Amino acid sequence: MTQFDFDAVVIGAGFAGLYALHKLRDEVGLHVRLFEKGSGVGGTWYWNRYPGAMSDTEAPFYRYSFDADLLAHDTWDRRYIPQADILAYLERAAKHLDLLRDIQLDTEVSALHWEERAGGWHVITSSGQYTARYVVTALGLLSAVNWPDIPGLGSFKGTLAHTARWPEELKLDGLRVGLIGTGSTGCQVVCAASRVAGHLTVFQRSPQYSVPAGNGPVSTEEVEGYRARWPEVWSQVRSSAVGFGFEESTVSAHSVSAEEREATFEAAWAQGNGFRFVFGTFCDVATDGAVNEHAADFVRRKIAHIVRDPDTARRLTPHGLFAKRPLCTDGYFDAFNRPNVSLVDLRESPIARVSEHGVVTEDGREHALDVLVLATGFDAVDGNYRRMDIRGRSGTLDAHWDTPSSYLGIGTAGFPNMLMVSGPHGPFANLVPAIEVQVEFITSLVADAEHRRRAGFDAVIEVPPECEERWTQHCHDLAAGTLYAEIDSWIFGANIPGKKHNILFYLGGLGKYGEHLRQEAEGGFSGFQHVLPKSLFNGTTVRVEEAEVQSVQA
Ligand code: FAD
Ligand code: NA7
Repeated sequence: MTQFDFDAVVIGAGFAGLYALHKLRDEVGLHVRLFEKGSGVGGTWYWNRYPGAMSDTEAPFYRYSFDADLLAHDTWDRRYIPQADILAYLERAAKHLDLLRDIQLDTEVSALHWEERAGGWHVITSSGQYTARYVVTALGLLSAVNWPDIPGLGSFKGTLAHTARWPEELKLDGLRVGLIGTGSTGCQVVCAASRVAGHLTVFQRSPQYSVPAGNGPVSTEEVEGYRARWPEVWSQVRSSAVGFGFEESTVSAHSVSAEEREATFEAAWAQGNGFRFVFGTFCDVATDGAVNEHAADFVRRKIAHIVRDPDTARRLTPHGLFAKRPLCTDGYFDAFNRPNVSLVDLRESPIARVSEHGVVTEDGREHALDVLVLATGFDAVDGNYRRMDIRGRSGTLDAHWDTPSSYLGIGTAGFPNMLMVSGPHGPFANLVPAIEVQVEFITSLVADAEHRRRAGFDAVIEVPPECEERWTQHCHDLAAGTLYAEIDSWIFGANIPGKKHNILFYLGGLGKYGEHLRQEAEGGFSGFQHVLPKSLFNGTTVRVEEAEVQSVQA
């Protein structure tokens, strides 16, 4: 029997990788090594240290649910958690679960090669090569940085910083700051930077439907209230569609009067939170064009009311569908009333180039800057996979994924024993609970395979192509029923030049997704068949049914 350096290698030390290490090591009893290219744990929250960085999932629901000690002892005093506190939380969790001894930081995995004879993976890292039976890729779905291809970017003599690679020492106080990008990240930067920068110039390509977050203090009674009913809270989160801790609306906006509709949007605006505004108001904001337009029109009227300069208000006003990932930021539109903030509309005058001194737009203006901030987002979901050389049974993952596909967001055909967390076509939801259900499923799957293996049956886990095709088609069908499909955003990989517009998520909701996983587990993981490596079966790959397992064991 082949000896591996590790039973399992986990890649990535964010919420997903830390939990996977804990489950596989402490529950299944595997010898696990986690590789992380950063110099600390935390993933997203290690890298994204820009001013204003915080979750837009409310504090009670942006944490692990599985550990009673963490739930009992961690606290929060505002409705949303700032980046530094989420990072500190993950550092504490890693320590509490005694994970650090199996984590190798500053180690980038550059390649994964399937070794057919061994029935495992050859893992090539920046600090050595290893073998492992299983690989869990917890690479992050919003992690591969999108560096825009803007002429002259390298010639800028000031400080250039991407928000997802923010140098901690970089402060914006009193400086002339330029910001490219007005997504969720850019909006957070606008609010924080406008308070301290000497001048902030916002280069906007697409205006945003931003609603207030409703951040503010939270009483200890409220926190205690959650502590008293965690099981109920998590059960609601996991059975809901978006997993954000509120009940999604089941009411169609068509079934209420115009006054009621307006009052519902007004109440949601006052309460805050982007997901709540879209999914908590009416059940058809994301699926019905007329309802979506009512929601969009409501936000447009808010912009006109908040922004004092009519021309700035006009340029800040979006006109298309309200169908990107919902976002929320307190005081985003108000920031443009400040004398130290100006808006450059790139639809009127695109960026021509970056010069030594700043950004030059096509109208010939040079916007002089000390700091240029890129809030240009990520090559979402498959981005980090494509940055590695991953070779399966019969070719590269890059070639297999002309457009990304998977079974349940977890397995992909031809890449045995490679289990993805937040792979393509995983749930579009609050991510910590989504990650937890995936890691828990992977743990059961691996435990089941190990059980067979320890009984003398050395098979590998592999997704049959027909399961992958069926799930991928299901994800496409679900997406086609929403308005998200009609516009370009990272949900479809459409923010990256040259990347094909292709749904990257399962849009059926976290609750339904959990049901799919449960059915799969209850059905004995029939979509993750156990296949003998060629070395064990006369050079032929065969699927092994339960009866054959028993005869091999006998
Ligand atoms: P990550 O936290 O991205 O961790 C992946 C890790 O893998 C990284 O540390 C990376 O360095 C490492 N890695 C990748 N490739 C390699 C390699 N080849 N070798 C070694 N290491 C590698 N989601 C929400 O649900 N709610 C929110 O409010 C929310 N806010 C967000 C705010 C920001 C600014 C961003 C960027 C994302 C936000 N997200 C939010 C999404 C967030 O990414 C997830 O919630 C969650 O943190 C993802 O955890 P993860 O472990 O899957 O991935
Ligand atoms: P997003 O949502 O992808 O936003 C990126 C922004 O950057 C968006 O406004 C883009 O404009 C803009 N962009 C990207 N490239 C360019 C170039 N070349 N020139 C000008 N403007 C550009 O990323 P975020 O980081 O804000 O958010 C991603 C998720 O991470 C978010 O939902 C949270 O969950 C955390 P565009 O819209 O493409 O016209």
